[in-house]
Amino acid sequence: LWEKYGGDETDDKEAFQKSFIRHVTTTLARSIYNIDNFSAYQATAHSVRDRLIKRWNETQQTHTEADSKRVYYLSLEFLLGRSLDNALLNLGLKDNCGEGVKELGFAMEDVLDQEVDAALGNGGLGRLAACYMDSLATLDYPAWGYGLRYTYGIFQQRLKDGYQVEFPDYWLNFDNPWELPRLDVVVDVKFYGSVNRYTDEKGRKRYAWEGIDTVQSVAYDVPIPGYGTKNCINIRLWSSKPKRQFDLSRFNEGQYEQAVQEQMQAENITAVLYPNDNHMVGKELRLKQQYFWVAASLFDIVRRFKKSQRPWSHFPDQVAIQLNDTHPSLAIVELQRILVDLEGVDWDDAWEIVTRTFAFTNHTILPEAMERWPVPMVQYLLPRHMQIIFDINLFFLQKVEKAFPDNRDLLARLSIIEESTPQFVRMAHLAVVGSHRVNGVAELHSELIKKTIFKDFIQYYGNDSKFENKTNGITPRRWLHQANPKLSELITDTLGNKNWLKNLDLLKGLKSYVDNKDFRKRWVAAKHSNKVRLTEYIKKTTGIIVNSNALFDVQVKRIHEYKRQFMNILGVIHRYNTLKKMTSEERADVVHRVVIFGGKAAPGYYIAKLVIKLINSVAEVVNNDNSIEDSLKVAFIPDYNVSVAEIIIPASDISQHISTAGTEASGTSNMKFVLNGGLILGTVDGANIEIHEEIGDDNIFMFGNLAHQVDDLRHAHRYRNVPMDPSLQAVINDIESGQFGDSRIFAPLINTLTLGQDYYLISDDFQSYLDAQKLVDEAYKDKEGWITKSILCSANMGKFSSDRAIQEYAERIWNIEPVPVVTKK
Ligand code: 26V
Repeated sequence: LWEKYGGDETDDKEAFQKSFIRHVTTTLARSIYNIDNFSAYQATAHSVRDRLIKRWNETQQTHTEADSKRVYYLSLEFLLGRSLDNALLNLGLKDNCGEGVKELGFAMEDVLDQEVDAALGNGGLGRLAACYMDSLATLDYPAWGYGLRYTYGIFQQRLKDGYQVEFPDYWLNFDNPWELPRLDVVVDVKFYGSVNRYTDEKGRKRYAWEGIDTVQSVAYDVPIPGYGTKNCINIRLWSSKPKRQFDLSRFNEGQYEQAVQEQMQAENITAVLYPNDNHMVGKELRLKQQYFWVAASLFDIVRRFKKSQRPWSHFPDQVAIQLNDTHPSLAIVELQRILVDLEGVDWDDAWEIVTRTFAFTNHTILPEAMERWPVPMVQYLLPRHMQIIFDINLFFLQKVEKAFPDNRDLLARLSIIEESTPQFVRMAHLAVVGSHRVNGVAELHSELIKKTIFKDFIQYYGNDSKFENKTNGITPRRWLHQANPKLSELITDTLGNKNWLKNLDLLKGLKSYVDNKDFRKRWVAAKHSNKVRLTEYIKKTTGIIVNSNALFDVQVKRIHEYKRQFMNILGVIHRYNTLKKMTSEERADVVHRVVIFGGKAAPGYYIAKLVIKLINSVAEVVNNDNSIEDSLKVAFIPDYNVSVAEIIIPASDISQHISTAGTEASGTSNMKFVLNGGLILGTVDGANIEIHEEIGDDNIFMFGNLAHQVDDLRHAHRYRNVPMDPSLQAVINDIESGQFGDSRIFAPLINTLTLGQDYYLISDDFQSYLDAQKLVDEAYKDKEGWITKSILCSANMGKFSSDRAIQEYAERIWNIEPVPVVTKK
């Protein structure tokens, strides 16, 4: 039918231009003589959207017909960034579309630059979900993501007097061509109410929850195209909507505010993404978001399963559900409720189905990030779910009691319920008990969770049954092909084809060119042009002028004490005052540095915000001090997000991943930097360790205490008089002397090192950090040596493709097979 009646959405230039003009005229209702860059973006986006939808439809039809097992990735965050360039590259339209746009009078870069980021995530966890969707699509897996369509994404960050100020991210201000509203796919979600007990026709005790507050959940589908395949998968994002428009009787009585109140409360649920990462705040609205999303998603999944008319026992053979952190843990309870209360499945059979269906990924061991919800809050909001949680817990603890009789401490430690006042539900325990697999996100992290937060579960389940490692990965399509076109082109030219984009291990082939003069020259040229691009961006966004020939030293990530941006800026102060003491001749010999920071602090995280202020205060002094002759510049780039990362990462010479050992579960930007030929200065933490293993000692700068030493060091700070590291003391003195403005501002920050007992062990690592920095300087002086390192870095990064990670999940956890779209004809 498409052949006969469909449009001509082919991939050639002329067809694209036709689409473009048609969309300008009809979709945008504009004159073709009056197109600005933004309209050009919209017309291009809509033309691409048409082609995406076609693939989306074919893929969904193929998957429905195949009726094979699917995986559902439940994530409260999908940090997608921009879609146009990614879609063009993945669909192979970039060249034709670029030429078409050019002929119509526009520069592709300007058109691409019009798009706002879809910033529905905080950081690592949300971006990981986005990379995984790209790999699932590319590898032809039948997969769907489920998330929330927040009206406001992560806040926009601006700087005022060196302080962070937050602005709302109203990303849906203009139409969003990357979503398909499914106004007919609506799920009613209930809250509050009570539970009724009754006896069914078989004489069984049954429970029925009567929720009283109903909110509607409307589906918006976001197509995710794979690279080099016809497959295009789906992320379904739910948006909340009131069940009734507004209370007409109140309206007629003149009570206008009350009349719309219910509507506003319903819309509140998906209004805003919570901007904390790695910090739990027990707000009821957040719990409501979680249930709203879980209930709608499971309804949808169960509805799809029921179409096949299989018995319930087949559910885990058709459905795998991955829980991205504990945020969707209520899904375990909801599926048990659906099976037992609504479908009449016996408890034990239902529980078997549930645990075979779910698997859970843990992304942090920081105690303050562990999700716990007060029992009274859960009871009030979701009374039946609270009962089910108590029952799950009871049956679980009965089994533990059988295996370890009379070990009450063990029961208390394993319990899903924390016996405090009030009681709390431990979501991580619920997720472990309700899943057949639990994984950490890097080797070290997966070992640590077994020794810390899930130690007691190992005692019960044994070492090898449930717990696994799945080292994170990143998609080379966005993080090399799209973000670094010059390097990508060089790699393709050198290897002779683009196969490396689907098999990143092929980068190993670059090693035989490491001594090839021409190849090295182009490698350096690519890096340099990326540095020039970043130099311009820094000038545009901060006014700071930096030299693109200097060493670019980058730390971009969420601002958090455990990530130790504070240590970095303390190191900068040390460097600055060392430079100041030098003579001009001595300085002539030093490597010029540009130290680049970026990242958002959670709006309520006072100390993190103070770190931003300190960085900007130091930058102000350093950048305006002519006496050091441009040997050091400091820039804080505002509003770090996915699109900004795409500019910064390819331009880095060295990037810092310097968390206190054992605190950064994996890190994923570390992988992006190295893939782009940037070296790492890092601690022995998270995925740094595995990157080190892959690229070798010569190509990475590692320093600092190890994870197993952390407890003892903290103990020493608490109970002994540890003398302050002299270099660090000198830097503290500099700050306190007022060298960077009123020192009283920074007192709470300095106090974390002294009164606060230096929880993140900056003083313990400071000297080895400075030593490592010296090695970086020395290595950079050896230009040829550095180029070799840079090439070998990229060439050895095959392991860190998200394709590898997804293949491991698919084989070891989900048990799913690829289902490629085969186009007839
Ligand atoms: C936790 C919470 C706690 C409740 C309030 C809101 C909220 C939002 C996000 C999170 C997730 C924090 C965990 C996280 O983002 N972990 C990061 O996951 C990355 C992907 O696995 C990993 O590379 C980073 O090392 C890890 O910090």
